[in-house]
Amino acid sequence: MSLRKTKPSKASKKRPRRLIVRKEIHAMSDGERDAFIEGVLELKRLGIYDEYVHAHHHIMIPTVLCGEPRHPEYRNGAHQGPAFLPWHRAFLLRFEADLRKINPSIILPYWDWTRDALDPLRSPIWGPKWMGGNGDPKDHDLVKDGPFAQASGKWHVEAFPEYGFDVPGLRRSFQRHVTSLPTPEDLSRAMNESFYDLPPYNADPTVRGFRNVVEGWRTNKADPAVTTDGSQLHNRVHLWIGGHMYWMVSPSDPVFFLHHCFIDKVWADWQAQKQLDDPRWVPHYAPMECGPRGHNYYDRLKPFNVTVEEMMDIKELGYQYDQARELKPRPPKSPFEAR
Ligand SMILES: [Cu+2]
Repeated sequence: MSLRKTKPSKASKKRPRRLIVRKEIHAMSDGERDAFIEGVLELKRLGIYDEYVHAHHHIMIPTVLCGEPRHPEYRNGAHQGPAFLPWHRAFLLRFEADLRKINPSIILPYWDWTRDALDPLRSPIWGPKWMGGNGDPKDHDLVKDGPFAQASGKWHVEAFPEYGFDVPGLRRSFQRHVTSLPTPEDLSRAMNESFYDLPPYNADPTVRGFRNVVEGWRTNKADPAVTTDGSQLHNRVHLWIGGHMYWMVSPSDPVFFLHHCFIDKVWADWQAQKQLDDPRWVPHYAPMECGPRGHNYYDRLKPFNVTVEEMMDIKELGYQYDQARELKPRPPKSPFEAR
């Protein structure tokens, strides 16, 4: 994996660059879809793809402090804290850059699961030319169709006995852990959060803030507006798909990238809304300092050679999304008004 810095040099900053436009899967042409799938298969063949699986696994287990995760100051560097969004933005950028080395026309697709929440099993994403379908519950939940089935010969996933995956191959188990996908209403709860994150910057259901809500830790244990039990939004999609997506090795399933690309878009939309509502409060990130290690604004996002600060502006990073959310200025709220 190329973990080097891809920040534009001063010279290239001055020139207007053509931005990559990432599209929703329903808006991708067959050719765009096929180029993406071919690129992913090629990264797998080259051994580069598995480095991404490893990097994601690694950041969740002891890496930040010695003696983790038993260390009292231990924090997962990419989840359950403010760095969740910038860490995954950096991860996707590297992945997209590696794909574009294979074919410069490849763009990273995103899957807006709220569009499919009413009838998720019939989403085109599970078609044999996209991600392939559910795993076979009679055969270890193994995916049997599409480009990422073990039988295709192009997508080998190691057995992982630690997780009970005793035979090799990609696994999915739709609807086993949760029966529904997040809805547009669920998403708007996150979009309506005023602050990026709030102390103690963790995964407690009582913590408000855009990051904790969109990551999915704010549940009906603390928020009566949540209508479904258990994990929400980002987490819920991992659980709904199941199989490899249920575990730390979730990028073993390429649907990981389509899911996280949507999460990245949701963050970009929230950032644009905040920019409009409260331009003086830039950068709409917290904490700036004194927060958990690896999660502050100027901290480095291990193992990447970039900081949170450098992940804030997608256009500066060279891309945008096809359908940015419609921006409507929201009236300023009195500090005395109940939420
Ligand atoms: Cu995730």
